[in-house]
Amino acid sequence: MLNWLYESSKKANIDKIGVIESKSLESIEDYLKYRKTHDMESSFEDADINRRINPQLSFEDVKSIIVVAISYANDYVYNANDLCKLSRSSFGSDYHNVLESRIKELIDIMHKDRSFSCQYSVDKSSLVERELASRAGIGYFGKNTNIINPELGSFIFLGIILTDLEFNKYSKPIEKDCGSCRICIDNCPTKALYDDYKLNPNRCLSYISQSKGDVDLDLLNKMDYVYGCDICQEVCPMNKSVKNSKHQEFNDTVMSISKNELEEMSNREFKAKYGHMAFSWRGKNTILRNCKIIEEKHKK
Ligand code: B12
Repeated sequence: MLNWLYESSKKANIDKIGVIESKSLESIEDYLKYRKTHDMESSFEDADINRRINPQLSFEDVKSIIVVAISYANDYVYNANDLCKLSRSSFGSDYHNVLESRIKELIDIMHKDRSFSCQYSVDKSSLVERELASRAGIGYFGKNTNIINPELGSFIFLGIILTDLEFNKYSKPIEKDCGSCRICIDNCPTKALYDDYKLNPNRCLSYISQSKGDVDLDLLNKMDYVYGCDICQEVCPMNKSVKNSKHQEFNDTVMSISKNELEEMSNREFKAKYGHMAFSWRGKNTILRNCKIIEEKHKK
């Protein structure tokens, strides 16, 4: 049955797939509680810890969880004019749409052989997707907290399918870690990463670049990207010799944006030009705030 899943995923143009029996993620419950009391939770997460660890609260009939991944690795090089860089996760078409369409195709293919019900999501699940991906053998946790696949690296997006299908065999985790390497920790400009495979979102420039309202100006001034941040992945040795993504939707991309352009654009024009890209969800004003800070920094 695992082979059937692998073959179906190949037909749907999905790079990696794994499946686990649905169980509570109770081993991370204490860490989720710790993050709450130590100001390490981000506003992009479901604040209800039960929903974060209990798959049945998302899909009552769940028996198994399928985890999928597609690569968005590329070797595009930013040029000197790209002051206000977009992170690679925002290149090309919005990955939510791209991966969701692959998942829909996978479900259609699987439905030809078996009847089942399911619920899928990309990024938007209450469940901790990276924890599921690690258990399903998609990759292992890096010290930058990203899931690293030994062949594809960490520039991969994750999606999950909760299903009432039961499998006769399940995937196994990849037993690997970063050893003594701490390049990502040393290179994080805001010291958001800790030695023990943990990240503080409130210090992470990716989070800060997406936060509205009151943000710590000292941290904001260390920002190099107007949306997201890739420093901890760019420096990772596991991303050095990986193949470029075969998913064309992430090609032909704008890699940066400028303050002047945004200042001259209405919100509607912004949506019309950039609405298909992942960064646009944050809206023009926050991106413009970031552009101003970065361009000012480069004048000095
Ligand atoms: C909130 C969120 C963020 C927040 C907070 C990130 C965070 N680390 O929590 C912010 C805005 C900072 C963020 C940034 C990014 N994100 Co984000 N984000 C999410 C979201 C919605 C929830 C993450 C979450 O649950 N955090 C909660 C904590 C508990 O999770 P965690 O930090 O990963 O904690 C784990 C590890 O620390 C590990 N751990 C803890 N202790 C120990 C000890 C040992 C020994 C080991 C081995 C492991 C270990 O276990 C913990 C629990 O699993 C997920 C989608 C989802 N629904 O899950 C996407 C997701 C995690 N993000 C993703 C991406 C692509 C990014 C960015 C690369 C985007 C960018 N270019 O800026 C950056 C990467 C920054 C980084 N180094 O993590 C991908 C990750 C893909 C991958 N390969 O791992 C996801 C899965 C979205 C997707 N569907 O593809 N993100």
